[in-house]
Amino acid sequence: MRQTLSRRSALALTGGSAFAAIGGLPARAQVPSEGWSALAADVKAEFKWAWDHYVDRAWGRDEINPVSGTSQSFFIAGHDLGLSLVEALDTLWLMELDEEFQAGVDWVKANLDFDVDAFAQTFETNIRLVGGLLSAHLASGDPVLLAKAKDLADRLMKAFEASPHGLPYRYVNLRTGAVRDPETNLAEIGTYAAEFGVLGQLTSDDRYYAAAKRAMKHALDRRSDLGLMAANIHAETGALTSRNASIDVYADSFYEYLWDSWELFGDAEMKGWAEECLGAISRHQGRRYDLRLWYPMVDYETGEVTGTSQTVLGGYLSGLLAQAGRIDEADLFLTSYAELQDTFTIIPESIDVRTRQPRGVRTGLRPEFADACLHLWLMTDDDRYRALTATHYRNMKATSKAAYGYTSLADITTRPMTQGDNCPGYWWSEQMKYYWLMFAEPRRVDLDRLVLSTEANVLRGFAGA
Ligand code: IFL
Repeated sequence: MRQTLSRRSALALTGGSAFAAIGGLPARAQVPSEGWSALAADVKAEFKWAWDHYVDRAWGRDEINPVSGTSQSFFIAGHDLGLSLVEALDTLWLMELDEEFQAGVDWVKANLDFDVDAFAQTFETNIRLVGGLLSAHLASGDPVLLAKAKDLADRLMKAFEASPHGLPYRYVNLRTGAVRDPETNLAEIGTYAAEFGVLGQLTSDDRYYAAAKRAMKHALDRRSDLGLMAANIHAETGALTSRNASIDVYADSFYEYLWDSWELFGDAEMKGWAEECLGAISRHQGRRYDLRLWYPMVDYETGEVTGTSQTVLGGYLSGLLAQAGRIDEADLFLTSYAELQDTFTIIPESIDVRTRQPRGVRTGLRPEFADACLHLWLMTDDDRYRALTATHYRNMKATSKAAYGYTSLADITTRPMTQGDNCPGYWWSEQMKYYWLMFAEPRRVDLDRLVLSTEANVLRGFAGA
């Protein structure tokens, strides 16, 4: 049985909460009839099945289109960087699919070259490729993977260095270091500390973490009296370019990386900022609509609601609140999403919090609900979170499984749901890993030490490491 004492003991320090449950989650977990280990075996079999199709149809390409069996680039049109393969590596390792892991590593060594005269999105390149290479290095100890991660991070550093404020531009040319798109946001300036900090530790070079933290501090220094940050910022002028405080896309992983910097590096200043930000978010953004808890967008100085949409991506906040010991609030926010899962089977990409109705029909094969369940389960050992995740997995399998893998959905309102034709890279790194970690008794990771990046790359916790 998992040892939860170390995480749980952190809870004792955080005290109670003003958040009362609305009774949305089942009081008792429904253990799957086949048992957790059979469910884990099923997840592994599905991952291997999808991997074999990727090898067959899209080897080295960024993403497979699993309905047509075609593939597509993600970062640079017409020039692929093996995105899905890199994203899959540490999941393959955890699932003990060692031949597949080694084939992926061999491809990286033989083919992955970042000396490309083209622009790549700084944020996505970091969380997906730098993070993927680092976690594969931490898993296997292979020094070539670390060298590749360092080479890529050095190229991304140009995006920080071009700004007088150290705020990374949204795009950087991987060969020349030219930058473009200074109009950026909290997520894209503040999601580097975890990967850059680990890279800095492994290479004994403080520059990476210092650059990541400097960019975050610039935004933190511009918090309002309410303690909220506006989500949009200009890399050249350093000025805020909107008044909207958001927990959602454009801000989300900024908050995760404040906490992760504490967990990974013991950075108490980052922990203090995380707690202040979460406190301000809780006080000034958390709102009840028909008793359900949501965090709509608000004016960062007045706290007045400026937008009533919430995306499925916002579910990460439940997991982060749990990590920071705010269990009641985390559970209540998860309940809002669990109700959407019950109602729509697949949680809509975005809803209006006033009506809980979808704002569109497409969905992106999203992992955040399972991410939040994992963190709540790790903190509480309550199997209700595993049961909700089992439903998430089964619903995904019933709706997104296509001829050559798992796909995003084009319309969740039709019956059957209408499939799209794309498997996002994060599917290989995120939800399949969350399912595995929760259903299996994974031998290659110590769950009490586990730290995952926003892309679910394992940055700490491999067994024996
Ligand atoms: O790339 C994923 C990552 O979790 C993130 N944003 C969204 C993606 C998944 O929905 O930070």
